[in-house]
Amino acid sequence: MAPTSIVFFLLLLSPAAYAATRYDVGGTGGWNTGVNYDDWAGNQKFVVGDSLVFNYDATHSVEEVTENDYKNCNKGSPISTQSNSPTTIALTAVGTRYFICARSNHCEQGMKLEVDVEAAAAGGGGPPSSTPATPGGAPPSTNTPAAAVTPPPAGYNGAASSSRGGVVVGLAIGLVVVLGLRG
Ligand SMILES: [Cu+2]
Repeated sequence: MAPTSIVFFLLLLSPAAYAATRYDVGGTGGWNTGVNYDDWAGNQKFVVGDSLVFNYDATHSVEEVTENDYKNCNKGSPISTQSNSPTTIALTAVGTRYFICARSNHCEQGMKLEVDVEAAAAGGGGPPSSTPATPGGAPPSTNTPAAAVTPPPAGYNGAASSSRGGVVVGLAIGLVVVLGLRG
């Protein structure tokens, strides 16, 4: 019972630790003009449980918008608006989310971010399933111990030599007995 619950605890723990990543949007460039967010986002893998952190100055804002508003830089009907940096956005579900800056014409200048959020279970389940795959590779390692059966021959030789020793001792004793009888 106890070992089983420990295993369950570890299984629950590892995906959680794997998923919880905080991404500083734009890296060192932050949330600003002159940063290519397509390139930045393309180098990340976002999963449910991760979060985005927008770092910016007072000349910018963070607006979550629909896909259509993202494409057209329409700032008129945001899903949410934030203007107090840093802004943290939790990625709580699978899907694509869109963010733009609503100040000036920054969105038109490329200050817009599309984030594809994948299932944490798939990402977290990946490593565990690949781990079982390794146990599948366990048979080879079992073969290795079989190869390690090479040592037993060494032990066998040892046993053989010791039994040989026994024979020698036996012969010596027999010789002594024979000699003793003769004497
Ligand atoms: Cu801006």
